[in-house]
Amino acid sequence: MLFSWVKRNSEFKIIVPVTYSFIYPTLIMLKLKSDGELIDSSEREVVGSGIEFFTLNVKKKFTNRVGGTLFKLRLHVLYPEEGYIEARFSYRNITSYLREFKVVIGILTANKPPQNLYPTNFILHIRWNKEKYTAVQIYNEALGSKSLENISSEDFLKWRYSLFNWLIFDSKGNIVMDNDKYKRLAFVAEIAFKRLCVWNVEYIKNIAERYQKCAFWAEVIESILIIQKLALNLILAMKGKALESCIFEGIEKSGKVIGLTLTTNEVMRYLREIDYANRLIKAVKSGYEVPENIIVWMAIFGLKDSASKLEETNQYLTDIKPGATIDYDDALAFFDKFKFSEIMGRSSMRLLAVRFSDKWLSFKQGIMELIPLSSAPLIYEKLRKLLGIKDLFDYFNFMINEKKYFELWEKILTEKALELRDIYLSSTSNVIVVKLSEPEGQHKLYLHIYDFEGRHIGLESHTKSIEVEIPGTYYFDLGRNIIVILPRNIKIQRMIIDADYAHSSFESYNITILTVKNQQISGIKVCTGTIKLGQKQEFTVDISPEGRVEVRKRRIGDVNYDGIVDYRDLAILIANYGKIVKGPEEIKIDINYDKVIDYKDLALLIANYGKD
Ligand SMILES: [Ca+2]
Ligand SMILES: [Ca+2]
Repeated sequence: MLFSWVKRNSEFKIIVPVTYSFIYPTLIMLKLKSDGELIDSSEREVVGSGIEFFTLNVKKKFTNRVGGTLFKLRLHVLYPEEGYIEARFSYRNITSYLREFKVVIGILTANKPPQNLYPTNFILHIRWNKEKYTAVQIYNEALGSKSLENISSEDFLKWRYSLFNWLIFDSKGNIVMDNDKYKRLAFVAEIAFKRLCVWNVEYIKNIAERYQKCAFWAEVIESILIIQKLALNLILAMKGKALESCIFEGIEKSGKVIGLTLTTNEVMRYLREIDYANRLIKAVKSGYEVPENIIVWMAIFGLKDSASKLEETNQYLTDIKPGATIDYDDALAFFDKFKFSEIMGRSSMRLLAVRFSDKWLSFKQGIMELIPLSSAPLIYEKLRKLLGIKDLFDYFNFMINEKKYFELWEKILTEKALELRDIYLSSTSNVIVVKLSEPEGQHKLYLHIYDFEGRHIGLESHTKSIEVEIPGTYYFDLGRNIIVILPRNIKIQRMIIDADYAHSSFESYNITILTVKNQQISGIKVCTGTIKLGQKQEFTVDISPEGRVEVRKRRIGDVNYDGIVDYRDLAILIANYGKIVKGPEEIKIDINYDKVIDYKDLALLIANYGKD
């Protein structure tokens, strides 16, 4: 099973359903590659019609790089008629790439956080109404993996979005508290994330091509056989459910949203929404007098509409990557077009499938009564009556289920986002919050915090990844704001502003430290400052039992905390020279925080000697 987010250096599996229909035993083979390197492959000989589930394993070595990693899945079909040579004819040319998808490989930036909510290092900035927000992807470790057999779409979505969801901050680094705004931003963040991983440019191009190809074959007179084959595959695909979500969510999207009873009124409302009557009139006007053809033309128009809409869709959100800034309206425009194309495309395919199935006669009977009608109101009036025909109702039901699925997805995703926010908020009712903010456009200063046991929170200089050694702690990097949230009982030994990765020669910052007791702010301290490129500034932070905060800048080299760097400090350093840092006393003397007291610390002390 695969999620689009994977923890660095972990293994994962992809389950790929393949629907098939072959007269002779045929070999199907799947190959998964990344960066040109084969990761895993699987093959099986099949005959007749059915679905096979292939499992591909991705080993640790393919998940050691943080960021969006591209994977390519290729399907090979070897036909016996051709002596197991890969097929080359155009209509059989399924020997091509199946899917290209991205998996975000990331790290968790917390250490045993309350409620097991882990922030990941995957963030997106969202521009909306001239404001900027930041969405942080959150992983709920407590939920972990789950058996997904026989789970309904609804239960699956609930589990999925309780496991992964979004925490939304405003530009000041505060959690967005307006529920409606929060839900909309979480929704847009998820759209962008899916666009990065699943609904990528290649994928959308691929579906558009598929729809176009189907429309083309449906137009060709000799295409009956091909359509029959397609249709059969399609019916199977619908039984086995949608391939794409299956690959990415590890479960098939049910063709039917469980627990929903559709009424005739709902069906009618939807048919009006998609302008069904005018599509029918257009098909009739296209001059084909044979009713079968008119129905096929309805499908062809639907497929063509979807394909062109998908091409438009592909113009949006083309540059999503971890840390990207996206536009709220663009994301919604993308999703609306994508949703429309999917519903229209899939139901048009379904229409082609019906054309060659045993449901055809009763279906045709109904449609035949619509064809002579020439105005939309008349068509809708008649349609309402015709919905009594089971096969016709089933068909429209299918269309609406596609739409309902998207609605259900949005509903569950956003409800779970709010739930997650509230769990997070309740987990921060007794904490110390340290926030480092930089002005817009400037970057990037880092924040380090050490406690008296020498445990560190911040960017680790060798691995360039976030280290969170203090249990119960969250670390959020929101771009302009870095926020560290510590349990109320942690004693901060020192806090460091680090300008090693600054861009300008001087950068300014703002530090806010506040204590929260039973959800109330019990103390707050704000400091502003400037720092030179490559320098570090050190502070001591004292927090009284009531939560009052005292912050003092500390001279580098002042190992005895008396405000001056002099012979007393030198004496202490020399007395401890060569020691490995173990306890709170040695931490004070380890000036460059590398856990050993040596010549490097001595050099820093001497450089600051005599300063106060
Ligand atoms: Ca001193
Ligand atoms: Ca040292």
